[in-house]
Amino acid sequence: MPKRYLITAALPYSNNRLHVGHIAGAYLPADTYVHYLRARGRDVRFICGSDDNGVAIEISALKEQKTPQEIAGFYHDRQKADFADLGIEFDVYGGTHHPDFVERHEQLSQKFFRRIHEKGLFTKLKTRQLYDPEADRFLPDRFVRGTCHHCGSDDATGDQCESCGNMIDPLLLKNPVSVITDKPAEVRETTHWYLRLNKFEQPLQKWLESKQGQWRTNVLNFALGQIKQGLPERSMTRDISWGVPVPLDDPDAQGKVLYVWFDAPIGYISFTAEYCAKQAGDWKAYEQWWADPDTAIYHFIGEDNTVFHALTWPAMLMAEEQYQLPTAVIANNFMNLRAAGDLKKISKSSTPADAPVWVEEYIRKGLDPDALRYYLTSQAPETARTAFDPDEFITRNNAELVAAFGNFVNRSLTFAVKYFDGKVPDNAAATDADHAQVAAGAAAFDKVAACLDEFRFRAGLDEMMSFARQCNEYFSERAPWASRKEDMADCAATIATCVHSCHMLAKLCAPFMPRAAERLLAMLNRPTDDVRWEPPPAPETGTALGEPAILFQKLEEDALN
Ligand code: B3M
Ligand code: ZN
Repeated sequence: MPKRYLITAALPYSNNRLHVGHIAGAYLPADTYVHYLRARGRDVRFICGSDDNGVAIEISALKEQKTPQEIAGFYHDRQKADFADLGIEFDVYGGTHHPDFVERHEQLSQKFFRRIHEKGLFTKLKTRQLYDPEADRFLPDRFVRGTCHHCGSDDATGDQCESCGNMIDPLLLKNPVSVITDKPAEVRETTHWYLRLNKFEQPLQKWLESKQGQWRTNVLNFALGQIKQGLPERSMTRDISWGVPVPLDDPDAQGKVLYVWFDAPIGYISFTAEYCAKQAGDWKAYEQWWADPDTAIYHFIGEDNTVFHALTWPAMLMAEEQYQLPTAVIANNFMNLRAAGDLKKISKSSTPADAPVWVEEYIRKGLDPDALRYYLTSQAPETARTAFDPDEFITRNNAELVAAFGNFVNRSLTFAVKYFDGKVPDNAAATDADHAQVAAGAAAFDKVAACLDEFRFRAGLDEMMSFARQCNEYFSERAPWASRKEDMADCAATIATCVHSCHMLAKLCAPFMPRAAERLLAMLNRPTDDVRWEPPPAPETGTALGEPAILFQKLEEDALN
């Protein structure tokens, strides 16, 4: 077992609001896993922050007539608030150009670059690049769009195709157009530093093959497939002014910055270092997390980030040689939106600004963050793309969270208040059915754990829910409303078992729905951090319970409108 766990979630570009696809793709599974590990008593740090550098931010700044710094700061704060609203709790939320982090981030990124440079693993190349003569600037990455040279889709930008996920060679892009002026791009000469990825084909392949059976096959197949095609040299510098300056004493490096995909993953490290500086007054303690083989490192990402986390970043780490390679890269697919029967991509340009798929809008409606967490995990795009369907969201909330889970809790605890003075009844007369119910709860801990250990969050949630349903059925079958009149000892044993089951449910649901777990624990008069991952002992007879309350709100059909 690893001594420590470092969990990262992809750094969102700080130029947009977060939507449910982002949350389902990276942040929610990562947060669920972190809650689970903590409940198991593991030593965990959860690292995230905003990706503030690069072309995406510059383009937004141009469009919104602000400085990149203003854009990054503005969205950083909003995204951070979104995460907090959803109960996603990072140990550190940094930002690659955030005032509190930028200094350390630049220093570590530049050191990283220099080390690779010193080893001769960059090729300095005079190349031809797309240029916008009207704007008088080069057009790296997303500054240019056109038709994909792999799949023919019009969804390609100069760095990646949105449709097929392949990296783009901008010079092969068909009909390249500047996103600044909408004019056709032309080609000019410039100099850049290319990472010699081909040198890492064999070590990467060996490393990836050693992960067979542990990583999701979609990630492995994709990465191995790319190696088979051959890894091209990738330019790690850019002709823009926003970012980390290229740290070379070379006139050709003047005015250039590191490619955002070079410095962004280093953000995971630099944010850890800043965290260590603040927590322990010793920023160097980050090495204990990043350079020690006893630390397990997990990267949670969306599907479009796979190439970078499973190939480029590990190659950078191999080249740099000081840090550990990731233990696993957990990638999820996209989540689309089902609206009036049609599947649509969620995006700033096509999704209405007030749609509840934007986290801010969902929260503004006063809806329960845990209901969203529940639905998103139940639809987690773990092996294929899925869709957010507002009608299905309401149905699942009402039929599952409210009618099964919440109903059981409510029936049990109001019964205890009404007939047992709000105290845990005596379970001395427990029957086989009661013992079986407790045993099923204990087994649920193992079943859910087996899923979460393999990053199968959807299946884990199903196991948790199937126990909740079983609780509800147990209540109906044991019919305490009838035994209350004929056999009070039997009724007491039933309700004691129900209280015990509620406690199990609180712990079982805590990684998925941390605040619902806290609400339930409060109703049981237990501390809100009573979430250790182990079946709780039977509650002591006579212990006072808390106030029963509605655990999950029933939603009207138009609740998301
Ligand atoms: N910012 C891509 C994205 O938001 C990128 C992730 C960086 S992780 C190091 O899709
Ligand atoms: Zn394509």
